[in-house]
Amino acid sequence: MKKLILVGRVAAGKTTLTQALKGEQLHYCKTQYINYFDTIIDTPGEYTEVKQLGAALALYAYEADIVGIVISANEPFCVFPPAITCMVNREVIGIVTGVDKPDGNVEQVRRWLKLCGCEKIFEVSSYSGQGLTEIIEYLREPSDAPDARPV
Ligand SMILES: Nc1nc2c(ncn2[C@@H]2O[C@H](COP(=O)(O)OP(=O)(O)OP(=O)(O)O)[C@@H](O)[C@H]2O)c(=O)[nH]1
Ligand SMILES: [Mg+2]
Repeated sequence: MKKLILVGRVAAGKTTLTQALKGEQLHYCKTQYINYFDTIIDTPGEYTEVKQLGAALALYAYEADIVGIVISANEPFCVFPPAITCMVNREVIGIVTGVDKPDGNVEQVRRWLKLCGCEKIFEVSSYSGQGLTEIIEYLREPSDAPDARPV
């Protein structure tokens, strides 16, 4: 499968999404470091939020085929500047997480992701499973089994 790196604020839902895409049972686990061996590279939110760590994300993006900017549906503001996608030479997709949240504003987050430069945007809920199939199919390569999923 294509390798996806997830970037986004603390509590954006990156780890929960990783677990859901892998078909694992959901459990809270604070991300402490970058493990770049798996199909999905999950990053700590601090790398997105702290300027001095941000450059590492651009470097780790080279380990992946696709970069996923993750923003939860109820985030109050966007930490990513406009046109940030040109900072990496990889395809960048947008992922709106937590679309099940009652206080979410999916349309607002879609606008932020478009401003970032994302052309393809997925809407998911790791809790309900909404939108997971679309991402898995997007990552699947022609040589993969039809039911292959990230490991
Ligand atoms: N309602 C709802 N809550 C979610 C969803 N995804 C994640 N959460 C909750 O949001 C919180 C943070 O999720 P994480 O996946 O740990 O967030 P993260 O982006 O990995 O955070 P860091 O590891 O700190 O960078 C947890 O309490 C999750 O249960 C979702 O789809 N719906
Ligand atoms: Mg995490």
